[in-house]
Amino acid sequence: MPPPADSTAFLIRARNRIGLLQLTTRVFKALGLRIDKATLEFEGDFFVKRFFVTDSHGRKIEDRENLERIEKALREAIDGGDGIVSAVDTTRGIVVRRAGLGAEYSGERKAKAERILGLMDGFLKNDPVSLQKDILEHVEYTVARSRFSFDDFEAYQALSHSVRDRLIERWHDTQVYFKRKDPKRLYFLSLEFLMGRSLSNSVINLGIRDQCADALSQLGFEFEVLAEQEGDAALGNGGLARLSACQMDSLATLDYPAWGYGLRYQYGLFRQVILDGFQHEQPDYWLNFGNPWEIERVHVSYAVKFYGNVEEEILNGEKCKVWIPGETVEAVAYDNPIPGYGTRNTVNLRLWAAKPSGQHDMESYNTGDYINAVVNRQRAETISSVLYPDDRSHQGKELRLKQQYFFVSASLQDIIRRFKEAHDNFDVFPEKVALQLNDTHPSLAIPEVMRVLVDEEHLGWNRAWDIVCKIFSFTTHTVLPEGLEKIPVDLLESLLPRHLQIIYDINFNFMEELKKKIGLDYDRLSRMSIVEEGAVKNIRMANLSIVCCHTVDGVSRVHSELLKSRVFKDFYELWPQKFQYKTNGVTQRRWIVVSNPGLSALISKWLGTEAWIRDVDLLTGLREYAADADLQQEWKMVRKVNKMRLAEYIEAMSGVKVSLDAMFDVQIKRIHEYKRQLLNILSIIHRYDCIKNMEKSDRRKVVPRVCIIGGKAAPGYEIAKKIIKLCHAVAEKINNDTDVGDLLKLVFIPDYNVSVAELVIPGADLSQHISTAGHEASGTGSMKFLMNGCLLLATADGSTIEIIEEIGSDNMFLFGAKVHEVQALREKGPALKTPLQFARVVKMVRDGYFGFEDHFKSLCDTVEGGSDFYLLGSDFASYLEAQAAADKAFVDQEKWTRMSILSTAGSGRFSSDRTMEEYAKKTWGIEPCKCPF
Ligand code: NBG
Repeated sequence: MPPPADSTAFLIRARNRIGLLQLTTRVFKALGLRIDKATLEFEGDFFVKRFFVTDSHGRKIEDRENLERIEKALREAIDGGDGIVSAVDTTRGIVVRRAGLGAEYSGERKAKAERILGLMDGFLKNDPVSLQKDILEHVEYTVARSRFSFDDFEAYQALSHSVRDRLIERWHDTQVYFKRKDPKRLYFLSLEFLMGRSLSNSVINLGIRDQCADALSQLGFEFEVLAEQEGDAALGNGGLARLSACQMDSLATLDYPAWGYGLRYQYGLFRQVILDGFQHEQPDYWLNFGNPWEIERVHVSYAVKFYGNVEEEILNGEKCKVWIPGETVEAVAYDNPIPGYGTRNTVNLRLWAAKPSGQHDMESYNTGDYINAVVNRQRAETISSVLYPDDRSHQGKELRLKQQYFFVSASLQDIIRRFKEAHDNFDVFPEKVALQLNDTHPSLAIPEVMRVLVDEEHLGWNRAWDIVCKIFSFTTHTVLPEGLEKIPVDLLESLLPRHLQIIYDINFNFMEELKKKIGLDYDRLSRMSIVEEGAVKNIRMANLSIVCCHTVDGVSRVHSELLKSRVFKDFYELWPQKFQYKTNGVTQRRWIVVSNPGLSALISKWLGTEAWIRDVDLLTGLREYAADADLQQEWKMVRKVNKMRLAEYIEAMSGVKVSLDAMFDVQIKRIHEYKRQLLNILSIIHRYDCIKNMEKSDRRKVVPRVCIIGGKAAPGYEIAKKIIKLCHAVAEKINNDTDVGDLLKLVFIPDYNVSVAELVIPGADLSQHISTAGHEASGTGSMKFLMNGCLLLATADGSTIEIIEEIGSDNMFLFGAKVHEVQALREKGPALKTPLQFARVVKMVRDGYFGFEDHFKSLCDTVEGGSDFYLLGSDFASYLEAQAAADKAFVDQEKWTRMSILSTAGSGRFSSDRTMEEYAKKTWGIEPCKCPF
């Protein structure tokens, strides 16, 4: 058929690009043009699409300016404006050259490509009908249920697969784009990622939440109900691990060319079950019901080696070391696409699973003991089987060390393979690769890179060392020197003999350099040495990291000060320029948009835009309305609905009915002595005691409270477990006391995890962050509460100090000793002043007022008799004052609501978007690489 004579032909020559037709069509539509006809032909390497277009009146477009405008729009849409368009066709069209099918593309292959294009030219559509079709197809063919009969869980599975298909499209485009652009990439190495659920977060970031909800409702399902079907991916312990997850969201949203690497544990963080008030741990076999969010890459696998010995060889006349390993395990990649919000960029979180290596097959034949050989092979899988559940100490366990090396080795093989695909000279490695060590857990990456560069790539020690010093950066998440990781030399020597040699060599060079600078100050030399001498010889992983990384980051300003003045003082004096800090942040996408849709809509309404979801500083715009009666009214309504949701959950979990008029006072986080849940419980006892001893008429003046505590204790942490038991014992007493009624309730929320946090945080009025000053490196829970308009009752510790700067101390309830006062207070020992009320409540526990006298004795001993290391007694009086101030403010609901609005308005600085931008600019040297839509 001849082309319509009265139309303008636009011609696009490109290599294969799925979706080009759809994209171009959209551009024409957006410009108000009509496509009368489109054709497709092939010319050598290229396919040629011709669009015959008319203007909105059906006329040919001839005006030169107009034509240029259209060309520009096409170029930008197709290329992202990156100048790939190379010529203007004489027939009034543009030529686009794209990578894609190879140069040998011809004949049969051409026909095949044509067929493929014909079959699949376009992205999945997001209108409700298309979504419904996709969901039903997945019901039939993925879940293998009848489309006429499937339940909520099956609908969740089908929906997730439909969403995942869309993630994959974007993921592909992003990876192809990164490959083409070859920017410097960030590789974020972390042994822990607390991702939580993925469905709601994905549909919101993809911008298809409402379409999915519509599609489902017509099929008779409710989006929220399906979202509840999903289990948490809990591949981490606490703050550090959730921070990694928030940062991945920000990296994707800000278009950074980033990859996350971690371990795909089969058992995530244990499930906490409470029996008679005691914590019991149950395994979290989270993969039981499948995981639609991951893609197994059976072909992306690497051999990881352990044990064995090191030999010397002469290669080209030079001595070199050869590691002859004793055991090989296969690392298989599982990819988890992480979508950005408001962008096409979707980055990858690649988690490694251990599988038996093919090499063992020969052994099983040779030994003749086939059954045992197979059983032994399965042992390999134990490497990635279980997450260590202690968030503070990871000392000296062989399996833990194996996990660390396994994930580091596989990740580096992957990274180096990718680098070598595009480059043949390692000198440009630092221009293309930034490796971020999330705490010291991945620090074996340092000797591993040295080993690969020296032993396998034969670069020579000095060149390799020069590269290593440019690529690594390290963030520490701890405050206490005792918390720093050490690896016994014996263990390292048997598991990774060559790495130990390399660490010794690094240390030897470092010590020599140091002696030149500081002389023979043996105390300082031994403090700074990577090798700790003593009864057990250890490798200090933090020292190794500091020596080899170009930047050492803390996670809040005060944390960084403590690192410089105490924990890493010697190193700071040597290399002050290495030490930086980036205050932590959390993602507003998950912590407001996903978890608090009511508040999210309200914020957008009052700001007149949704732009704050990407540009969170816009939240400050709420300040001017903080006293507006209409906003206050709507704000209170949203908060009340959230409280209702939480109250229902509390009743379902604990059987306790709570009043919505009460202040919901929440402390949820890992249970630790330094986080002082015990201080909270003791003050609840005090409140209870006061109510009991009050005249009935005075009780009317008491501000009713629902105290909510939740958190897991590490399985071996006895004191923390006793704190949980005490909480239950006190709750039992208070909640059943009719004298008290709704004035005070105490509930422990079991099995605290990310999805529980998403429910609890939006429903909280007050939240507590009451660590002994100088102990919380940053704290990120406070930021989530702040974003949700929950008021903080807190000590001036970690990031709280910076929160005060943003919202002002009169917008929160502060108490307690300051960081610089703690040491002097501790030194007072038994002479430390504690108020009478404190002695009284501890005595009540000691005397068995809540039962379990013997059990609680050792707990009481931790805060009395001069051993109150965390200063509960000395902070008690000011804590009670802060509590009283909170009560007073709560009575004045107008004031409270204003404070609440101002909290959200001042939370922008605590977005992980800001943190990631700071890291990108100051630590990693990476830039956004936005995949065109
Ligand atoms: C935690 C700190 C927190 C900090 C997070 C994230 C670990 C080991 N450390 O204060 O205790 O907010 O890391 O940096 O989880």
